[in-house]
Amino acid sequence: MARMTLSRYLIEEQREKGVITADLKLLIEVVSRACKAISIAIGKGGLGGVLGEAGSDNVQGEAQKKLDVLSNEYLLEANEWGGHLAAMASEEMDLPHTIPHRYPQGEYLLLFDPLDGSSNIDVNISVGTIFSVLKCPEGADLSTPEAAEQAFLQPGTQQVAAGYTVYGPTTLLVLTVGDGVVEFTLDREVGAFVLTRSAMRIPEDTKEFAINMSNRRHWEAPVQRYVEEMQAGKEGPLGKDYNMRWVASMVADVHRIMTRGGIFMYPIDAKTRDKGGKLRLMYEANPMAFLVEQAGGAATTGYRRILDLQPEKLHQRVPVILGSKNEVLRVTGYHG
Ligand code: AHM
Ligand code: MG
Repeated sequence: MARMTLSRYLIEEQREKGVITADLKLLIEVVSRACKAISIAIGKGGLGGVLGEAGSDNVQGEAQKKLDVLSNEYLLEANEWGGHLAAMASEEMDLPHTIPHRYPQGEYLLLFDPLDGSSNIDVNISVGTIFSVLKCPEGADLSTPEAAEQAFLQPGTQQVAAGYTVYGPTTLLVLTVGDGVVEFTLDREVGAFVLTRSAMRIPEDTKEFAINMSNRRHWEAPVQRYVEEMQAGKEGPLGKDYNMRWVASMVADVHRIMTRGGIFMYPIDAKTRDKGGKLRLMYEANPMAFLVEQAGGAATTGYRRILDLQPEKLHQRVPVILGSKNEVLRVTGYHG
């Protein structure tokens, strides 16, 4: 049987199932092309002169790596002229990027974290790109980047597509258009993303957790309790031994959970309370929560379903607990 490429998958979602529009199909293809270019740049590493600091800070005050800047540029340039977008927003840009007047304007809004897990770039550990697609509200004011921010402030339930690319031993694209979760692997010789898994499901139970343990003393009581119970193993109240993994690239940690289950937590803690959390709602938590729910998992802040949150700011941060449903419900229950 012929291989199912990303293009063919999208055509079927559009033509046969009517799940996506022609413009959304184009958008996802363009994002995937930019991700291929990012994958190639990452693959060159030190030989391509792309490692190290860019010498600038982003809006969150974090030092940008050369690859953060490059990945952001690839995504902006690829998506600017196709006529499918109304505006774009990125972790690496203070304000939204509106589409220049010389190009037609489309009906979608694209948000991305161009290179997630940047602290791992220089040490050759998996990093990724995360993206989220919303519809631009009718009549939205896009006359200035400042005004355009308002159009993006929609809850995650409004997403029409979300995905991530993992740049690991293989480059994978994991996607949802609200019709389950599918995985494509980049065939480097052909230059095409080819379907390698469909209808991905996260097992409801797990024995694997992911959290940055160095923050332990800063966590709230419910997370303290949950992690203690997991560490108590077979003899403890949960009655089983757990294993721990923490890549420090959300994409890699979430992909492991997509593949074999697990729970990922970057909860609210005393260190990040003032900022609202560590991870960003609109281009990290929301797309991952959409994917995880589409794969049968759950995603909460500990207190509320992530996808229901009404964003107040583009770069808003949020606590994140996601993955295998029964474990996420357990720890969310501990929050009362
Ligand atoms: P980034 O977008 O600046 O790379 O930060 C997000 C990353 C996530 O990928 C990861 O889960 C987390 O930050 C790791 O944080 P820490 O270094 O505190 O463990
Ligand atoms: Mg990130």
